[in-house]
Amino acid sequence: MSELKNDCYLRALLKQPVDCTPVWMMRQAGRYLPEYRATRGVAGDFMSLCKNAELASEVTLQPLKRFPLDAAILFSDILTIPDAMGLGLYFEAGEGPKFSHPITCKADVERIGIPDPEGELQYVMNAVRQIRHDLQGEVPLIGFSGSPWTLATYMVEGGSSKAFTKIKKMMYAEPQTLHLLLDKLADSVIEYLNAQIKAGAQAVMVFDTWGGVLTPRDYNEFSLRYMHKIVDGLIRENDGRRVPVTLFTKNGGMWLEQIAATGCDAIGLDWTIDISDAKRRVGDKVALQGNMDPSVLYAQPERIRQEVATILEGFGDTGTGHVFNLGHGIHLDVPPENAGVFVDAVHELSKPYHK
Ligand code: 1CP
Repeated sequence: MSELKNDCYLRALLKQPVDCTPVWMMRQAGRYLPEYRATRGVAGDFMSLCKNAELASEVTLQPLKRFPLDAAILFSDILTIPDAMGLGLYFEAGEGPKFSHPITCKADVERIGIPDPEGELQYVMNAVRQIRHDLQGEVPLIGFSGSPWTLATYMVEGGSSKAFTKIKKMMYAEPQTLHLLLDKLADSVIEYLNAQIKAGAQAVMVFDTWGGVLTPRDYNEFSLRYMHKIVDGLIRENDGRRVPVTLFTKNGGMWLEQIAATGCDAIGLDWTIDISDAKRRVGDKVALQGNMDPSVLYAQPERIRQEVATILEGFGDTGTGHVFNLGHGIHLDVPPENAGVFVDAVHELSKPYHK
């Protein structure tokens, strides 16, 4: 495999010196880019795009052609695992993901198996291999998965949710059923991420988008515990380099100390916490990723630059251990030029912090 030309992202995650703060954007490949919409049109629909290694690689690289981003992220989705478990993933126009066979009872959980990453999920590994080939060592490739809790919300609710009543009913009325499901999901995620690493992913990230809807007790028992199991089960070194793992719980700012204690390398932050407070609380234990509100990208260039400067100042002058990002995915109606202003501002304004 070719040498990495820009390893700034990996270095910052391991708290090693860098020349400027690395930056990437959650959902950097996607509908805000006209070229993404065109390629998705060629593929026909979203899942066909994920299953075509050449086209998945093409959309992964599209944002890197526009902006000097410091990392690429695999183009795929967190719902590939439940789909491979036989739940029948489909997308209804304007309504987001849905499952035709959601989990409703203990027998449903007992029926599902651990998907084979080089079997039902081989299309994901093929995309990883294709992207690594096409990247030609420019920047590292991030692999990812959903957290067991977040995957379980979609599997039990049957799709997206606002109140999470079905999964919370299972959590309080039948906790053993939910634990059985979460344990199978944790084992599946471990195999899936390790296969991504073997296929060429140089860092991995776990998206716990819905962990923040839980009480602190339930977060520990139903979400963090299973992410901890995942961190313990991951390959941490490959091809002579450490493979850093980032855990991101949206709305998880209250639990940074517990998240850091899992042994992860970095914590992803949304925008509801001040990065200076986060830094004070985790110290040198982990690196931090984040944390600009994605809606700032609707503003004028000067306002975007000002917010970048504030966050850099908040992280402070220890220089390393910060990967700049949005606190959640980029909105689909953001003008692409504004994303360019953001990426350039991070590189330019962070230089004084890295002398
Ligand atoms: O083209 C389309 O219309 C499909 C939209 C889309 C896209 C572009 C979906 C459906 N998934 C994706 C890609 C995707 N999903 C990536 C690609 C890499 C990148 O960041 O560039 C990633 C990392 C994800 C992860 C993902 N999917 C998460 C976790 C991160 C997050 O945003 O919180 C979640 C919760 C999903 C579920 C999902 N898949 C798709 C949608 C619209 C959703 C969200 C539904 C909801 O809000 O409940």
